[in-house]
Formats: sequence, C-alpha cells, structure tokens
Amino acid sequence: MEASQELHLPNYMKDDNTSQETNNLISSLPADKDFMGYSLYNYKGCWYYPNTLQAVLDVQDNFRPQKNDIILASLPKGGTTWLKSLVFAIVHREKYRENPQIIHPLLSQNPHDLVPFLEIELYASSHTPDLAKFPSPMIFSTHMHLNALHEATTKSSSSPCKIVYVCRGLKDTFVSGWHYKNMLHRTKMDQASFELMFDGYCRGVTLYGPYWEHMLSYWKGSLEDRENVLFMRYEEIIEEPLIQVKRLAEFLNCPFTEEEEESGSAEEILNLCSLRNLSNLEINKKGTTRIGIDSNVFFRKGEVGDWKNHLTPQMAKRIDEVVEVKLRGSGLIFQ
Ligand code: PAP
Repeated sequence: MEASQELHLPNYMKDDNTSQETNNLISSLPADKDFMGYSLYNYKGCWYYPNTLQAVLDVQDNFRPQKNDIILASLPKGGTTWLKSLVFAIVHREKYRENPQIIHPLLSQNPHDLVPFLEIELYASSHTPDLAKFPSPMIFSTHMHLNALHEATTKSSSSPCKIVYVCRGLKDTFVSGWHYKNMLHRTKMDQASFELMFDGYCRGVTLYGPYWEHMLSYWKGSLEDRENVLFMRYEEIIEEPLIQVKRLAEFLNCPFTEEEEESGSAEEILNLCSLRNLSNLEINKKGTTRIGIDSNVFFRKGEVGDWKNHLTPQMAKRIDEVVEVKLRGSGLIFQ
C-alpha cells in the first residue's frame, strides 16, 4: 500500500505539526517506514511518526503531574479503552452513587473522551494545554514508554503520581491492531499488507515499538516502585475481573469499603465497563471521539487467543521466538 493513497489519517500519523527544532532532530534520527509507507523515526529506542514525536517532546518539556493525578499507560491495543473506563468508574464512583439522577458519563461519552491522551490529544494541539478544566483527580493516558514518560513525571515538583499500565499478549495485540488499522483508515487491506505489518511488528518497527521494550519499561518500573507503578495484563482482567478491579481500587488508594462489597459496587462497575455494555451504547456505535476517530473502532471481540484465527503457525512461532529472546531474564513471561 502506498502512502500516497487517500486514507483517513489521524493527526498523530501526520508530519504537519512539527517545529523547526524537531525537524532538525528528526533529520538526525534512524528512519524506517511502516507497512503503509509512512515514515517512522527512532528517538531514544522508540519509533514515532513526526507529529507523535513532537507531542511526546512537548509532554516531556511541559507536563508536570500533581501528586493526585493518575496516568493510565498502555500498549496500543493492550486494553486502553477498558482500563480508562474502569479507572474512571472506580475513581468517580462516589459522585455518581450519591447522585443517581445524573447519567453516568460512561453512558454518554466514549472512554477516550473522558480520559484524554497526553500526547495524542492534549499536547498534540497545544504545547501547553489547559489541564485545569479536568475534574480532580485528573486521569490522563499515554502510550509512551515509561522511560519517555519519566522525562516528564520525575521533573514534577510534587510527589510521584500513580501510573497504571496495561498490556496484552503480543499475538492478540497484533491482531487487534490489524483490525483497528482497517477500521481506522476505513479500508479493507489485503493479505500482502497484513504480512508487511507483521514483519514490521516482529522487527519492532511500529508506532511506540518495539512493544517488548514498552512492556519491559513498565515491568521494571513496577518492580522498582510498587507503590506508584502497577503492571496489569488484559488477560488477567478477563480471567479474574473482580480481583483485578479490587486490586486497581486499592492501588489507587480508594479500596471498596465493606458496605460497597456487600452492595456489589465492584460488580456494578464491571458491568458498566463491559465490552458488551459499552459497545452497544449509541455514543460508541455512532460517535466520533474528540481526536476524530470513529468511536466504534475501539470495540471488537475482546477475546483471548483470537490470534489463532489470523496468524499462521509460522507467524506465531516467529513472534513467540522474538518475545522469548527479548524478555529473557527479566522475570516477565508474556507470549
Ligand atoms: P487503543 O490502545 O487504540 O485505545 P485498546 O482499547 O487498547 O485500543 O484495544 C482495543 C481492544 O480492547 C479490542 O480488542 P480486540 O480487537 O481483540 O477485540 C477491543 O475489543 C478491546 N476492548 C475495548 N473495550 C473493552 C472492554 N470494555 N472490555 C474488554 N475489552 C475491550
């Protein structure tokens, strides 16, 4: 597929919002192309499109979280939408329980509009966005590696904020990303594109890749600072949702009370945030998120092991081998 083909392109994939200084930096960086022919640049071990890199640099220069802020970090297609809805529902649960006449925001807004991306939304449109307009505690999200995010968070004058990370087995993540790409660009790509995308993925040349480095940065960060960095896996939320929701609430210093346990508050949150519930809402079926992406592209099957329907045994073997080698010795076992 040629980059010149007319496709629906989100801003983060473009190269029209970079400063002269960033252009100079870009010209000195290792370059490659994604499977569609769009240029990616490697900055400090991570691949970015030009606009994404610009926004990441702006986050690093200008974003200084406060102690009570919460950052939801995720591997792209690793469970971002689910984590956003769960954390929003957990953190703001009192507000909506006390005011049952207020419609819960998750019923009228896409989770991505409730928890904005730092670099894909806020710092993509301004070097210094107005963050004061968000309710406290502020919940932000990012796909940046932890070492890139730390360039901002460790420079904050206040104590460290909480960071929750979610990722998913890399074969399912790839397949989810493939479907996302087709829906995002409103096109049906062919088998050759599928294979090209897979090759780039296994080489680590994909936006925010290599994904194993992404996972490792948060894995190590969570081991070094258990109080402030929580490492979660999509599969474990699927397997034991109640345990994981409670774990999340405890980590965020808002554990479920005994009364809430008895009244089934955690179960209610899980139902509200379920794929079935969210994907059937009008707003998520027909709406468009603030960053101009159709809301429905974030919801599909949500099945563990869907890769078996798409990858050949050879492809599965290739990615398993890459991951095994890259994660070896880290203590992180993730296929
Ligand atoms: P993003 O990083 O682009 O925001 P992200 O939300 O991480 O995407 O990934 C989308 C995947 O999460 C989809 O998986 P699938 O392609 O294998 O089906 C989507 O279906 C799944 N997903 C979205 N919302 C939920 C949810 N509420 N519960 C469980 N899975 C969900």
